[in-house]
Amino acid sequence: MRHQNGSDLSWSDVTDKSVWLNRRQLIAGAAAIGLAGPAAAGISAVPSSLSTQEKPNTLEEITSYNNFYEFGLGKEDPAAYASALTVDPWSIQIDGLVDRPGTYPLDDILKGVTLEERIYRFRCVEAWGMVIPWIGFPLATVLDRVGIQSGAKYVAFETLLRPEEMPGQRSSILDWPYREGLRLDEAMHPLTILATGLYGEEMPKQNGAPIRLVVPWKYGFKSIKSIVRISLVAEQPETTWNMMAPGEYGFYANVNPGVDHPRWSQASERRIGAGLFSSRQETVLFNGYADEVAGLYKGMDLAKFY
Ligand SMILES: Nc1nc2c(c(=O)[nH]1)N[C@H]1C(S)=C(S)[C@@H](COP(=O)(O)O)O[C@H]1N2
Ligand SMILES: [Mo]
Repeated sequence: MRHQNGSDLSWSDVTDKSVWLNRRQLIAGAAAIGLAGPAAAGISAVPSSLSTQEKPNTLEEITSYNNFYEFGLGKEDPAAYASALTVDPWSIQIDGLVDRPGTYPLDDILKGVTLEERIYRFRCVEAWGMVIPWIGFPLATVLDRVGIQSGAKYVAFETLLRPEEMPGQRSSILDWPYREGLRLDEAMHPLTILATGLYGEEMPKQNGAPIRLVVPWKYGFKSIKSIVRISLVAEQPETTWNMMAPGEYGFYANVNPGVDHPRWSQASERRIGAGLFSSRQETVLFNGYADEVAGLYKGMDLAKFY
């Protein structure tokens, strides 16, 4: 593992022993009661009580209707072109206000992490939604391991910049690399995960292989794909869609039926796969996760901090 200050700490050195123990108990417990997750598939993961009971979209729907502008603007472009992306080797630079900054190989990050299946509702700002059975683990696990310094208030993320493999980056439709950010308390929330797969398999490239963020109570553009850098920072970071059109895409981007996009209503949404003639469904505040996350925004005007 390469480390910025030249030391050769390994990822397990920055892993708290109690965390390891808890994980082992969790895995053993899950196995004992026959909940080994999608064991028949490629990746084993433990089920999570944070999953929705709603029926997931099909693998076909989840992998053929995507937004990943690095591969084009069309919903079918990512499935058509993302196969060119090299996802191994992969490492993530973790820097800024952390005790142990470094460029960590993904394999090292995943060592000792318990992968969970998290079946989440997913809502794009364009007013469509899906239910996706992600495989992942809390972002907080990684942030805790690198040591969050007291001045850190936000977390900034960046996607890979590689125009040779990402044809969309050869045009200036967006200010590359794609960037996103969260307030630190949002980043540390148990619902916020780094996902490395879905449907029990490694992450399809069009969905943001090999590792992407998933923040289920926010519009999909916050859930940045193919992450190569995570920075702990003091100030609210610049984010791609917010820079592009600040009046249309806020930093918070919490799903909210009462705060319309300036060009369309957010009161209802279309469930992908529901069929051409099925009715739209009502948008739910925080995409159905209000019990878990409303407290993060107590006293904030959600129309102002949209
Ligand atoms: N790097 C990157 N991440 C991205 C995007 C993108 O264009 N580039 N699109 C976002 C948007 S608008 C949505 S809705 C989701 C789509 O995720 P999915 O294709 O896995 O459903 O990814 C988000 N993450
Ligand atoms: Mo989106």
